[in-house]
Amino acid sequence: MSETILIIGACGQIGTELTQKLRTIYGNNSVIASDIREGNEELMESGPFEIVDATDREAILKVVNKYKVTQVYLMAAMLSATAEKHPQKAWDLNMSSLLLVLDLAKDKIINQVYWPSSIAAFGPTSPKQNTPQQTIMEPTTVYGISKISGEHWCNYYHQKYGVDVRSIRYPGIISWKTKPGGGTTDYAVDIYFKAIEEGKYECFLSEDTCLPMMYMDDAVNATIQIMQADSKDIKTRTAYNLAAMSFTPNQIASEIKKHIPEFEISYEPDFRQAIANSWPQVIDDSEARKDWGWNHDYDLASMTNEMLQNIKHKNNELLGLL
Ligand code: VAH
Repeated sequence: MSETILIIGACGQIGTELTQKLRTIYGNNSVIASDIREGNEELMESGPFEIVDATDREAILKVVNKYKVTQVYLMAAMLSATAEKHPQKAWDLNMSSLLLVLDLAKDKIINQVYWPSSIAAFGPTSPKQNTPQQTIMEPTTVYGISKISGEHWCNYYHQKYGVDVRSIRYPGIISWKTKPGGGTTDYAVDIYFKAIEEGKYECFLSEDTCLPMMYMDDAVNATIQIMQADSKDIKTRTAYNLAAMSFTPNQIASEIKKHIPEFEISYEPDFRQAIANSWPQVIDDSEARKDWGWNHDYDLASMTNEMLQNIKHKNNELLGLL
């Protein structure tokens, strides 16, 4: 059966690239992008777009009915750092959007849901190294509380109503096309842009803060792969651990220096240090690799090469040098 896909939060860091990849697979007109504001030129010109508030059930239902949507990828969320500044708004956005999309699936209006969780669902009492799929999970951030709560709602709707909802605990995601907003792992994106544009970067985490990370292409491929997997292979209906690499700010700076020897980094930890300290350092994602064949392509060296090359190219385009 052909799918018609609605992406809610299509203009965010992951949503933007997920939309483009899905359009290459399913066809531009089968993938409807939506967000509370318009996105970049490529996204807006490559297929249907609708202004949708992720907490507005009527607005979502109108789009679902207009295009006869069969699958929803719910990518709208308030991330960890911003959520600490606006706890109630973060809870309302992250949870009410999920519950209304799950209800659409429960009512058989749509067939399948993707909802992103995060390694933020773990907390300071979770094992830091090789954090298993099932372990102590006591998040100490608003974002993490919303993610672990959402995971249990997904599992509840699957067990009680048979809803086919699938989820991944994303690590920090690194990309060059669309910058992230309000995350604790955003330093690992900003550092590449500042290395090229200024030759130096002041990092808001300490140099030895080790966090699980992943290049955007791997994250997008995993997201589509879990949605295309046979339902019988999805054994976990909370959310799957997913990983590719872990590194510290010092390690990413050293990799950048292989390309830009004069690059300098300094460290000024801020409130986001406490958030990072509450998260795992290395994730065990063997369940995802076993159940639905997940495998990553990028490591720190290959990601750094991709990031620097594409940022330089993008900056030269903006300067009209190409
Ligand atoms: C954040 N990028 O920093 C997100 C992510 C694991 C971190 O969920 O909030």
